[in-house]
Parts: sequence; structure tokens; C-alpha cells
Amino acid sequence: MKPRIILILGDQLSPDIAALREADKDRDVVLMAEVADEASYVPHHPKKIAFLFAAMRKFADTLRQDGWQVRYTKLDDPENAGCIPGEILRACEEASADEALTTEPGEFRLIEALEEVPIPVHIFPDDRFLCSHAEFETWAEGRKELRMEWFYREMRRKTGLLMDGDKPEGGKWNYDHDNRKPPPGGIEGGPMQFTPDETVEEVLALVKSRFDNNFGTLEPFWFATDTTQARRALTHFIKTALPNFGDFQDAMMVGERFLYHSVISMYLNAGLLGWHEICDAAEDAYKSGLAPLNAVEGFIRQIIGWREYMRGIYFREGPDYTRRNTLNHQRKLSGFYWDADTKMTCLSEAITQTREEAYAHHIQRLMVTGNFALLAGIDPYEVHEWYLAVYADAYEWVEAPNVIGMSQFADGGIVGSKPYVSGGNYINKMSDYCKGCAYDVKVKTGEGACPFNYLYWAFLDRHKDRFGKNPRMAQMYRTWMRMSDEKRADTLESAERFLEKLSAGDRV
Ligand code: FAD
Ligand code: DLZ
Ligand code: SF4
Repeated sequence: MKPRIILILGDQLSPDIAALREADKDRDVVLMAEVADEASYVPHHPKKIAFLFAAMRKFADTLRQDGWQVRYTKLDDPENAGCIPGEILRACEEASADEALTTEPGEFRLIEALEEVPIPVHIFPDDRFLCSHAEFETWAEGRKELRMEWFYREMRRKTGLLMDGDKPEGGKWNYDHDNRKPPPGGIEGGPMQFTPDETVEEVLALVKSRFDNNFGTLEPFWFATDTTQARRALTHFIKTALPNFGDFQDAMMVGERFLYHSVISMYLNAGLLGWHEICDAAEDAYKSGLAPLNAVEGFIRQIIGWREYMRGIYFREGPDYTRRNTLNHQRKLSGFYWDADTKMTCLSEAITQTREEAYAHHIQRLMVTGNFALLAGIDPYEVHEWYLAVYADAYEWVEAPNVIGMSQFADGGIVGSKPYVSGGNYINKMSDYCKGCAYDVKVKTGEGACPFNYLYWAFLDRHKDRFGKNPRMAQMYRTWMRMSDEKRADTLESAERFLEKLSAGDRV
């Protein structure tokens, strides 16, 4: 029997990945390839590229040790075809194969490219997720609104995580109410860091030589790059940070990049960890008294709730999702998203740490960089491309619904029932950013006022036809209408002046 090519992509590094389960060690050839197209369809952060290439190389080694025949193409291989379809054809020719097997990629772009390959490529469902496409469709069918909270309850029932019979542990499904504490005094610890080994060093040299101009600093590089390390990082998080995860989930602090977050999304999304082992470890921490319920419930909700829900939305909405622009926002992405050169401390902190770590936590992504882009009316496609490039955990299936849906409201309200916008008050309450900022969060209009303040009202005013009747926003519109004509005019003028400066490329 002819061999078949078993394609494993850079974010499919799980030993039980579907295509491998379909394969035959004695017959088939596993293909893994570092290719220019995947490394450059957006200008990925160098840490993201280095992480994936190192993890791919190590995964290929473990497959070989396990008896698989692996054909691995390095980026600098002179024969490299430069794209996944080209590498499939090259591998087929070498092995005299005429069909390939793979697992569904996480981006429509690549699914479409595989469909164009001129030999049969059999694509198997990616069952590393809790909820299949069909199951999500069944859940979504006939619902007026696709609210995450209802989906999440189904997933709790399905997994039995934090369930007491058919009731939620502790009597409530969601303990978010307890999870909004402002920044704590001091943070100890942080994610487990790993010294680069020989494989990582080799990849770092390659990435340095090829992607030095991309946004982002490559070194120090400390990510886990195999499952053993990723599991150590998970255990470290469960012991040291999970107990505080809930309380300070939304907090932000100058110089504190990780707070009590897990920093495991890049490992989970690439396949080095599975959702079940993460959730089981968190649930065990609750059962053994190591972590309180509000922390563990909040953490598990992110994984079996938000993460699965976002994937469901991406595959349900289809390839045009990233192009949606319900609010018709057309402004170009401001230059400071790439150089962090802004007087706004919240933005310079979030962007600087993104540049250095390829990481920012959820509230920084949502309420700082995302909030500003939405208030300033930046084109959501440009915002989407930025997020896809700069975070080590970014793949379209999870990034797009978070950006286009949750953060930019560009999908018209599929993910969120109202836009996530706020003035400076929210940022001031949840962070210590405002203390050292060139702008004054307490001032509402004029030169020295916090731009989030007037941009917030200008956003509401600009979109009053769409949001004015939304019951969840009625209170804010009442407050706006209660302001004097003079104050409203002042606010709109401050916003206009600021946005003119932004468009002119002035430092703001
Ligand atoms: P923790 O705060 O410790 O949370 C635990 C885990 O829950 C995460 O590792 C992640 O797997 C999951 N999770 C939490 N929130 C979400 C969410 N909203 N959607 C999906 N999974 C979630 N997450 C990505 O994995 N990739 C992205 O490209 C991405 N882009 C985002 C863009 C925007 C605008 C926003 C608002 C959020 C985005 N998120 C993305 C979700 C979230 O910000 C990250 O998953 C989280 O910050 C990763 O850090 P952590 O591992 O420390 O997470
Ligand atoms: C993100 C990425 C990068 C940077 N490079 C590669 C690569 O060279 N080879 C590969 O197989 N995968 C890579 N990936 C991950 C893919 O882009 C990812 O599989 C798709 O975006 C689908 O999620
Ligand atoms: Fe950000 Fe405004 Fe606070 Fe400055 S004052 S850090 S711009 S919220």
C-alpha cells in the first residue's frame, strides 16, 4: 500500500491529534514544515514564531522516538516550498504518496488552501475541543441571542466540572461578582520560566536572522516548548497563582505583566496542554482546599466557557467574519500600537509589555488596547490584524471572535449584547496606571483631560441611533442627555481635536 502524508500543523502538537489516530506507523509519513507563508501572513511577534518552531521541532523528535517516520522541513531548507500546500506536494513526490491526511486547521485561510491542493487531502475534525461544530450548531439553533453564560452552563453539565449532582458547586454558576478587586499591594512570583535548551537556541538564531524587523523582542525567551515543561508551568500556576486568580482577574498594575494569570494560552492553543488536564488540576485545587471557589470557577469558565464559545462562533459565522464592520469604523490603526510611543500610560504599558512578552492579559486586551481602538473608531480589520500578529496565543479561531466580536462590536452584537467601552474611571479603578499618567483621569474635557473620558461620550453620541434604545445602555445615555448643552459641546470638541491629532500622527 502506498504511504500517505500525515500533515501536522504548528498548533497541532498533541500526540492524540485526530490525523495521527487515523495514521499507520508502518505505512505513513508524518509531515511537519516551517514555511514562510505561515510565518508571515501577519507579521507575527518573533517570540510566537520561536515558540512554535521550537515546539514543532521537539514534537517531531518525540514522534520519531515513538516510531513514526517524520519528514521535517526547516525554514532555511533551500528546497523549502514556502507554503503548506507546496510542502504536501513535495512530500508526496518524495514518498510516492498521492493522498494526505490532516486535522482541521484553526483558520479558514488554511482550510481553503488545503482544499485547493491538487491531490485528496482528508481533513478530520479537531476533537481537542470540548464542543464540536455540530454540537455548537445544535446549541445555537433557534436562539435569539448566543449568550456565553448559557453555553457555559451546558459545558459544566457536560463535563461535570464543579457540579454537585445537577446543581452548580456552591449554589451559583458564576462568581464573577467577587472577582473585581482593584490591584493588590504587591505581587509575588509569576509564570514559570525556562532556560533555552539547544533546540531553542538554534531556533532563536534562525528567528533573529529572519524576523528581526517584526514588532516584538525575541529575548529573553523563557516559554515552555514541550509538554513536560508546559505541565510544570501549569502546576506552578495552580500552586502559586490560582488562589488569587479570581480576586484580581481584572486588575492591572504598572510593571506587573502577569499578576495572577496562568499564562498558558499559548501552550493550550498549540496543543502542549489539553483543556481537560488544566480544568481537572484546577478543580482538584478547589477540592483539596488550595484555591477558593470564586477563583476556580472563574478560571474554568474561561476555558470551557469563553474559549469553546469563541471557537463555536468563529466556525459558525464563517470566513467573512473578520471583515465585518457594523459600526463602519474607518480610522487607520495609530502608530503607537507598534512603537508604544504615547503619553497615555495605560496604552504604553499594555503595548510595551506586548512587545516584550507577546502577552497581555484579558483586561489589558479588552479595556485598554481594545477599548481605545473602539472609542477612536479604528477599522476593526486593522485591529484584528494587530492582535493576530502580536500575541503568542493568537490564531484566528480564538482571536477573531474576541476582537471583531467582543472587543470591537464589529459583528453587530453576536458575541456581546453591548459594546465594551469605558471612560478613564474604569481603568483608574482597576489599575494604578493613572497615577503616573500625563493626562488627568479626573478631568473630563480639554488638553490635559484623560482621552478615554471624552472619547467615551463622543462614541455614545456618534452611535446613539444604534445603542440609544439598548436597555443596558439607557442609564449612560440619560447621563449624557442630562449634561448641559455647553458641557456636551465641550466634550465633543475635545474628542474631535484629539482625533484630529491622532489622524495627523501627532504624539498623543
Ligand atoms: P488566564 O486569564 O489565566 O485564563 C485562562 C485561560 O482561559 C487562558 O489561557 C485561555 O485559554 C482561556 N481564555 C480566557 N479568556 C478567554 C477568551 N476570551 N477567549 C478564549 N479563551 C479565553 N485568547 C487567545 O487564546 N488567543 C487570542 O488570540 C486572544 N485574543 C484576544 C483578543 C482580545 C481583544 C481579547 C479581549 C481577548 C483575547 N483572548 C485571546 C482571550 C484572553 O485575553 C487570553 O486567552 C488570555 O489573556 C491569555 O492569558 P492567560 O493564559 O494568562 O489567561
Ligand atoms: C503560526 C504559525 C507559524 C508562525 N508558522 C507555522 C509554520 O511554519 N508551520 C506550521 O505548520 N504552522 C505554523 N503556524 C501555525 C499555523 O499558522 C496554524 O496552524 C494555522 O494558522 C491554523 O490555526
Ligand atoms: Fe489611561 Fe486616562 Fe488613566 Fe492616562 S489617565 S492611564 S490615558 S485611563
